This record gives sequence, C-alpha cells and structure tokens, in this order.
Amino acid sequence: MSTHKQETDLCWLRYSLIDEASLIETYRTWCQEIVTYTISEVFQTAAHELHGGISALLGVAPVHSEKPTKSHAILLGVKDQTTALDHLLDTERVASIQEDGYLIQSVKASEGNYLVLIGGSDKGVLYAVFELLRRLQCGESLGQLSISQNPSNMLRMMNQWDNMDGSIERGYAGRSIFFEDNAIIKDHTLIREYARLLASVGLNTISINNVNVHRQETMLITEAFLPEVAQIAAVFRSYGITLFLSVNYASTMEIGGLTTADPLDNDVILWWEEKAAEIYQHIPDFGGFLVKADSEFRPGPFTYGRDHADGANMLANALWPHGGLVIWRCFVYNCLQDWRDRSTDRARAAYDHFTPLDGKFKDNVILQIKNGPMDFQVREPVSPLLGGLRSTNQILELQVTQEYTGQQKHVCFLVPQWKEVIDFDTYAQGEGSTTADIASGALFGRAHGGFAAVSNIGDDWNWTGHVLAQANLYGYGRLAWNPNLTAEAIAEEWIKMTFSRRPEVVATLSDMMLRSWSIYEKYTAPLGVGWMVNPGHHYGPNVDGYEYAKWGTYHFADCHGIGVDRTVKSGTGYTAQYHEPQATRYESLAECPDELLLFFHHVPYTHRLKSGKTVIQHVYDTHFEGVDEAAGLVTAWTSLQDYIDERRYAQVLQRLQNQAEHAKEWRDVINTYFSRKSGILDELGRTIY
Ligand code: GCV
Repeated sequence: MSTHKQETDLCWLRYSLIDEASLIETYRTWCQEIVTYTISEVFQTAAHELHGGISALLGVAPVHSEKPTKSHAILLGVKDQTTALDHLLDTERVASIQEDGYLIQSVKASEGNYLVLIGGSDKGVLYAVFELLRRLQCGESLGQLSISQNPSNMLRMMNQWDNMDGSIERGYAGRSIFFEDNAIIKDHTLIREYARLLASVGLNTISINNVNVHRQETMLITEAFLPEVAQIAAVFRSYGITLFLSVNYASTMEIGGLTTADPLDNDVILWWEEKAAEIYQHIPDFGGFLVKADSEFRPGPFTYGRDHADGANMLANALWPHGGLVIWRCFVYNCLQDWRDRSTDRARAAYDHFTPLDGKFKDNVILQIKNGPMDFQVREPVSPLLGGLRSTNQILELQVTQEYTGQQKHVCFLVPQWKEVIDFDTYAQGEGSTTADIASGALFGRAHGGFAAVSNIGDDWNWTGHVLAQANLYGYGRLAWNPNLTAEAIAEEWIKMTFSRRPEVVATLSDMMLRSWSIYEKYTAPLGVGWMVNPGHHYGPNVDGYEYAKWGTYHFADCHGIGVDRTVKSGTGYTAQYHEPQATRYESLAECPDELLLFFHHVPYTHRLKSGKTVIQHVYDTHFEGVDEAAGLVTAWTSLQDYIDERRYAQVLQRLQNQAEHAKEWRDVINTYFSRKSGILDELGRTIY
C-alpha cells in the first residue's frame, strides 16, 4: 500500500499555486497574518490547515500572531470565547451560529482590514477555514465576504465497508487504509489524509468497519483491539470527526461466552452495558454502534421472536449513560425468496418491517434508511419509509461507492441522482415535506438526523480508483452539509479546486460530469427496472442474472412485456406505501414518470411512453445514444489534455476509453435480449445481434 504522501493524490486539497498575478497579489495582501484567539486540538488543526493552504496557494507563508500587527489579517475565534472580536461583528449574526456553524466576515476597521472567522465551536472554525480556502481556490474576491453557515444535518457520516483482512466490500479503489492481515494498520498517514478530506467537506462522523461484521471484526470491541481503535479515533478527533464501530448483533455469543443474543435476556443486557463502559474507557467520545441485523444472513432479534425496537433499544440503553448512539439499518428483507412467488415484494420490506415500530425506539436510536426501496440501483424511487415514520430518528443512507453505477471504472457523478432523492416531496406532512427535511429531523422535530453514505475510497494513489469518482466523495460531503446546493455548483467548485479554474476546463468537465449519470443509465437497465447485472460482483450486463434468484430482484420480461406490477389494483400494493398524491401518481400508468415506469408497472413492449416512443424503441434508442455519448466523453476529455497533468489525464483517459467499449457490450446484450424476446425490430434498422 502507498503510504508515501507524495504518491497519494490530494484530491480537492491540492492547493496549487495560484497563477493569476493580480489575484495572487490581492490574496497575499489579505492573508499576511493569522491571528488565533483560542487553543484546542481541533482549533490548532484549523490554524494549521489555514497556514498550510495559504502557503501553498500563495507561495508565501503567513505569520502567526496573538493580536493583529499588520494592515490585513485573518482572525480565528470561537463564539463566546473571543470578546476581543465582539466589536467587529454583528452580535445577532454571531448569536445565530450553531455548534458546527460559522461566520466569515470581511471587516474594515480603523485598526486594519480583517477576515474574521468565528466558529460556533472549534469544529466550526475548522469548517470556516476550509470554506475560506475553497473560496481562494475558486478565485473569489475577499473584500466583501459575508458568509454565515449552519449545517442542515447534525450527523454527516461516512460508512466504511472495510474488513480486517484488508478487503473492502464493494470497494473499487484498492485495499483498506484501516486494516490489513486481520490487524489495524499502524501507520496512520493515509487515515489522517482521509480525515482531512472528510473534514474539508464538513463530514463529522465515521464508522470504520463493514456493516457485515465477521469473526475478526467482532473482536474490535475487545481489549485486543480497543487501544488501537482509540488511536484511530484520536486521528479523526483532531479533525472533528467522531468514530463509530459496526457491531455484530450476536457478540454476546461470538465473544461474550453467552448462549443467547436475546435482547430481553438479563445477561445479554448486562454484557452490553459492561462492554459499553469498557469502550468508553478507551474512547471517551466514542460515537456508538452501527448495526445491520436480520439482514442478508446477519444475526438479529428475529431469532428470539423479538422485534427491531427490542434489539436497538437494548444496545441504546447500554450506550445511553455515555451519550452514545445506535444507528440501526433498515435494509431488512427476505433474501431467500422463491422467484416463483410473485406476492412477496422486496421493495415493500423496509416499510413493512419498520413503520409498525414508529415511536417505539429510544431517543438515542436512529434508523438508517437507504435512499431507495431496493438497493442503490441506477434509478429507483425514493424509499417510502422516508416519510413513513413520524416519531423516530432517521438518517438517509446513500452509496458513494459505485456498486451498481459502474464501479469507478465508469464515470458516474451521483450528485444529480442524490439531488432528486433529497428534493423529493414525500408529502408526509403536506406539500414541501422533502426527504432532506425528514433526514435532518427538521420536519418532525426529531433530535437526531442526517446523512450517511458508503465510502468509495481505498489505498489507490488517487483514493477512488477513477480520478473523477473523487467528485462523488466531495459532493456527498457538500450535500450532507447543505442539501440545497445544486449539482452544477458542486461540480463547478470541485473542478476548480481539483483541476483548474480555466473556463474551458470548467465548462467541458462540468458538462461531462453532469451528464454522466444519465449516460450510464441510458446504456444499462432501462426505465427504472434495475438489476440486469452479473450476480455477485454486479459489474457488466446480464439481463437474467438475478431473474431466477432468491434475492427478490425481478423484471418479469417475457415475449409480451416487462416490468414489476407494484400497483394496488393488480400488483403487490407497494404504491400504497407513499403519501398522496405520490401514491396515485405511481399507481397510475398514465401519470407514472417514464424513468420509473418499469419499477411500478408491467407493460407491453408496445406501450407508449410520455416521450411518444414505445418502450421497446426507447430501449433501443437509449442504448445507441448511451454508447455514442460515452464515446463523446472520451473526445471531450482529450480536448483538455493541455490543461491536466499527465498522470491524472492518462488515468482518466484510459478509464473513459474502457467505459466507451464496455458501454457497447451493455448496448448489445440489452438490445439483443429484448429484440429476441419481443420479436420487434428497431425502427431505424440498426445492428442488433
Ligand atoms: C454490506 C447490498 C450489497 C452488500 C451490502 C448490502 C448492505 O446487498 O451488495 O454488499 O453489504 O447491500 O447494504 O448491507
């Protein structure tokens, strides 16, 4: 693994020397001096980051002082701890800053010109510093800065699916930066760099091991590993990030010497209470447990005839005295389904399991809900469970790792997809009840809420396998902080920070990124049907790969038509899990949006979409278009050769070329399958095999 810092790409924290003469002069004037008004570990991180960022961007190191001595200075302080700065700022604005929030204000005072950065806490200062550096990287003017920010989400979490043998479940960028050979990696260089990347986009919590907790990872909460876990927690703590662990629900049996994991058993309760106390001795600010229970062969309370509130509350009680949280995943479904059984619908499962338990969870339990009802497909509706719970803390789960979206071999900028999810109106409390407001807890006044996402990084030199996949990590963090940011704005700032501010780079690359999800969707599974991938590893086309499987993942294509009837009228009744008017919209063949048609309805190939095309012609057209557009990505990228360093240029070029080739495989497999099934020819007579 490459722990050598120079070999590792710094992603959007490259801080390349600014090359516009007038800009650098102005910035140098403003950034001569850093004045700090408080001391704490995270505050020092903030000051250190600011110093390092400015030195690299401007080629001149600022001086550090305890009070301003120059004509211009950057003043860093924490709200209510910096009375020396009070006279420079509007007290109401300062009062409105919450714990992780911040204010950045340029002030012309008689004593000098200042950029004042005030955080609601030392973490707020760190976020303010990264915001200021982002503004510098984006070439923005500093004279009129007046930025006041509070994060929308309290929890802004990253979930690693890292195993202790060093592999990463659904990882496409090398090996784990945390574990190898069933041990914790002792060199924390990459972990620290990762903490910087996460903090720079405002993320504040991380679980470091896979939710599938196997034998070795079960031991992470024992004396054998806790001292080293505590060291990792310390690295993250210095960047304001709280550490969680995924735990095995059956730990009492696997490592506790008990014969049961029944959540109502007194020995089980006691064991977890003692375990929690032991963990907090090592890590006083430990975040808590992330739990996958009764899901895909993982143990859980169902074995004992208990429900998920019993299971989660038992763990929550153990963590309660220490201020810890239980994040309990709702990805619970029957993974041993018989494909002949058309009455069981996997899409219904999370809602059916968890809505009857609404209000039964302790206050320190948070239910983690995947964005869609199935599993991170290229297109799914929003999970109706988001909107189905009123009295339970919830956190939205996204997947940054591209399991079903090209596995970081294909470019697929997921921010536009996530925007559709978080802007979706659930109507849970009338119009305007967006997923974003449910996840944050704002809609129902919940204490805890936020976003979680499965990470896409490994020890590859560029972190994410595909250089352009760094944008998904970046974009996830930015949205977790502020779901109102647009995909366009996120792409633009990411490009400026990561590559260049040159207009041709920004315009070309933004266009590539913003269209990439739609391009990927075009040449893969059509109209929301999903799952046409090779089983197991999930890469590449295989229309019937999951059709006769136990996983509940079917498209029901025959010679007449395709799609899953999830209507109340004639199907699985899934549409009723949505609030009106979404329920009616999805139930109605006429109103259902084209892009989700086959998710909700079984239709003949000759069914006409709103676009005016038949389903079969849509399949053919999009697959030919998708391939052309994938080839267009290669051409667009080559036009940027002069502006991108050789290493990253070559890496992206090679991946885009492979993508363009692989898109043809997708096109030909899908088109051929449906042409043979339907017996209907392409109206344009293109080659279908
Ligand atoms: C961690 C999907 C993935 C699994 C993953 C699971 C989950 O089924 O294919 O690899 O397991 O989701 O989210 O728990």
